[in-house]
Amino acid sequence: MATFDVETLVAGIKAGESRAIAQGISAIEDETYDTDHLISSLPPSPNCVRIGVTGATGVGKSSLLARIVPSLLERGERVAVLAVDPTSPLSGGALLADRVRMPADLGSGAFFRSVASRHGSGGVAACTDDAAELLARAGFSIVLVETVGVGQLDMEVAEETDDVWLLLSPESGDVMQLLKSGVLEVANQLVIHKGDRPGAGRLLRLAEEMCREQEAPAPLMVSSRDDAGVDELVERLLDRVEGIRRAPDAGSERRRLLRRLRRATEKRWISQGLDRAGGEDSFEQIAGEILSQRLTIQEALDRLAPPGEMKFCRATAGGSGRKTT
Ligand SMILES: Nc1nc2c(ncn2[C@@H]2O[C@H](COP(=O)(O)OP(=O)(O)OP(=O)(O)O)[C@@H](O)[C@H]2O)c(=O)[nH]1
Ligand SMILES: [Mg+2]
Repeated sequence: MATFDVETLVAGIKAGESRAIAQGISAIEDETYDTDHLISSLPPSPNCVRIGVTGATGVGKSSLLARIVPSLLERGERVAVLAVDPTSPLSGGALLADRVRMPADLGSGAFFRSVASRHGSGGVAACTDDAAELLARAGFSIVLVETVGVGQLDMEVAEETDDVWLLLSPESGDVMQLLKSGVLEVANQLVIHKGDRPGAGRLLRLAEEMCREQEAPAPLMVSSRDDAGVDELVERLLDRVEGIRRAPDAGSERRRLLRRLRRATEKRWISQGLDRAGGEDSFEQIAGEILSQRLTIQEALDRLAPPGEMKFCRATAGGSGRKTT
């Protein structure tokens, strides 16, 4: 299955070689190697802090990250950015279109990688948590996860990160509605972005009021275009990172582990279930029988996945809600 020698790959990742790290993430993304084996061959990294950066498409997540990464590097952090990109429904690959890309060189020591959102939901890709775990174990001290930004409430990134920063801009639509919807329960920090645009000041005052009411940290206002507020944001981010390092939330590591475990189990169940059902040939044959009305869909289902056999597969969905501050 693997097209490379895992020992060499692991050695390259441990040595911090960007090419090996990128190859490791590709292996996770394309499932060309036993992900768990790859990850567990690397030493755990309890000091790595994962920050989710979320917000609607075009709010300026990539632009802001491009501004803050160099400052984080200057402060001695090793930084990786994992950006989730929308998947083309035709090719299955990442749809880049005319989105602002991260500059190729974010600064010495930074690593940037985009992963396709396929099979994922809530703004993250199916492999984001594994990819972030690999980056943590590769020695990055901060992993920034930029969500795909399909909607403002795609907050699943909260399940995979230690802190979530939600960006809003004057173009963000009905922000009042959003802030009342409980989003501040999930987002740890609100950032009013595009502070140079008309309406940003008004939005900031509204956000300040809501944050006060909901006892959330005061919002920050920044502009990536003219750099206003970026230094203050970097300071707040580093404070948060330090706080998380000093008092790590044991629950968040447990949630991440549960999530990875649940996903690995589901994957195995699906593949075993499909094997048991007889694979693609069996589906083709049964579809023919349904079309010729010799079988109903329910009967087909009972044949493909007999209820008795599936009893043990009733997974408990779960794990949500967080916020430690
Ligand atoms: N006026 C203004 N425009 C900005 C600012 N930051 C980014 N933009 C513009 O906003 C647009 C979207 O920026 P991106 O950084 O790609 O936004 P994004 O949230 O990463 O977008 P997706 O990844 O597609 O969800 C671009 O045209 C940027 O030039 C800012 O501070 N002020
Ligand atoms: Mg972006």
